[in-house]
Amino acid sequence: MGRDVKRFLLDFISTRRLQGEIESALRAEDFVLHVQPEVDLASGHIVSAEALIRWNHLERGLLPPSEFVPFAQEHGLLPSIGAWVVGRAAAAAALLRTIDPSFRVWFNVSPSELDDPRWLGRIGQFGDALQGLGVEITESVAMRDVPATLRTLAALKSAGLAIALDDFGTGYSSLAQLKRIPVDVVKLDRSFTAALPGDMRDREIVTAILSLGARFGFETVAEGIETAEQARALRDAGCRYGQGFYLGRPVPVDDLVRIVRQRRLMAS
Ligand code: G
Ligand code: MN
Repeated sequence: MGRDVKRFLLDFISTRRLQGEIESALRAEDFVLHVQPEVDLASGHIVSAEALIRWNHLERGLLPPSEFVPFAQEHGLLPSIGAWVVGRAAAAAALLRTIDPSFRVWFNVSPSELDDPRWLGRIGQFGDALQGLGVEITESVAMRDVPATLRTLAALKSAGLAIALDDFGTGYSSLAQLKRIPVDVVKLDRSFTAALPGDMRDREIVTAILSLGARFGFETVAEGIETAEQARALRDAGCRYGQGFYLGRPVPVDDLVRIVRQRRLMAS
C-alpha cells in the first residue's frame, strides 16, 4: 500500500473513532460542566460564573475544550455539544438562583454556531431558563460582520440572554464599532491584567475602557486575575468585577453551589 493511501486510511479511522467517541460521550454523560466564579472586587461576592465544558475521557483524563471543540466543529458535532452546554448552564443557573436570584451563568458560543441559522431556534427552546444565562462572544467574532452581529444580538436579547464581549481589546477596530453593539458586559482580555499593577500604560487602557463602560452602559469584567495585587489594582482603578485563578478556578457546578451558599451564610 502506498504511504499516502495508508496515511489517508489511518486518518480516516482515527477521525471516525474520535467522532464516535464524542457521540457516545454525549450519550454516556462523559462531558462535565465546570463553572468559574466572577467576583465583585469590592465586596468579594461571587455574582456570576462562566461555564466551561470538559471531557472526562476514559483514557486521556479531563480534557479542555481546545482538545475537542475544533474537531467537533469540523465534523458537525458542535450543535450537539453546544446544546448540552446551554442545557447544563441553565440547570446550574437555576440552582444558583435559588441562593441568589440575580446570579447569572455565562456560556461561550463559537463562530460556527453563530453563523448557523438554526442555532437561534435551538437556543430559543430553553425559554424562560435563558433569563439566568448570558452568552459570551469574542470581540473578533462580533466584529467580523457588525450588521449580522447586531441582528443576532437583538434576537438573543429579546430571548432574555445577557451579552458579553469576550477577550476584549485583542481584536481590531473595536472602539469604532463598540458604540453600535448593545453589550451588557465587556470582558477585558487577560493580557491587560497580566502586567498590572506595574504597567502604567495598561492601567491607562483599563481606565479608558471603564470610562467607555460608564458612558455606554456596560459592566467590565477583568479576566485572568492571578494575584492579589492585580485584583487590588483593578479594584482601585474602578473595575467592579473580576475573574481568574486568584479569585477562583473552574470547579464542578455542585462545588460552586456549595461555595456560594457558604459565603452567603457567612455574610448574613
Ligand atoms: O477565552 P475565554 O476568556 O472564554 O477563556 C476562558 C479560559 O481561560 C478557560 O479555559 C479558563 O480556564 C482560563 N482561565 C481562567 N482564569 C484564568 C487565569 O487567571 N489565568 C489564565 N492563564 N487562564 C485563565
Ligand atoms: Mn469566555
